[in-house]
Amino acid sequence: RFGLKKQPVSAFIALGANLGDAPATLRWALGAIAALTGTRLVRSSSLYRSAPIDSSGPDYINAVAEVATTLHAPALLAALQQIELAAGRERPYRNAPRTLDLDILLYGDASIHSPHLQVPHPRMGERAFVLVPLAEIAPVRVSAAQLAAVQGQAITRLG
Ligand code: A4P
Ligand code: MG
Repeated sequence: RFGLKKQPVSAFIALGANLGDAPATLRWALGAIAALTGTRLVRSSSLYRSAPIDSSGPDYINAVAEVATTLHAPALLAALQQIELAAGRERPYRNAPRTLDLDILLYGDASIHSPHLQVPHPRMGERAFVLVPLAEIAPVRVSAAQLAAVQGQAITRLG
């Protein structure tokens, strides 16, 4: 629908879930991401558990994955939203508990400011549940100062 890029781009995707069997959903989602057209799963972080931030319900399970993809950013977002839907995602209200949330954190070095897509993800720097798994797989992408700024947010690595 959007065509494919010639050279793959390195993109980082945040995975989160706090309804249902969240660890199983995240593992399933990693497989679904790896199966996307023109997309290779480069690496994925451990799973982490943390309390909801600006949200409600049970603890979240989070992870971050790096892909190499020839999908353009809007096509990658559309594909991730298809995976969310397949996992039973409903959107009753903003920041509602969810079976699966897939956010694009980084797409190469791109800055994207469209109504439907902002990259880098505007809230990633405030969130241990993003920065800690991102630092696990891509330490150069996260500064010590960023990690220090979120050290008050408890997060547990599950392995
Ligand atoms: N959108 C814009 N930019 C992006 C992007 N870079 N990646 C738009 C993905 N989507 C992006 O998202 C709403 C709209 O954001 C999309 O239609 C897309 O066009 P959504 O997933 O439908 O709604 P949401 O999840 O309520 O909003 P969002 O922005 O994903 O929420 P946040 O701010 O990411 O917060 N606490 C813990 N411990 N762990 C979590 O994972 N997650 C949230 C969600 C809150 N608290 C959490 C966690
Ligand atoms: Mg989202």
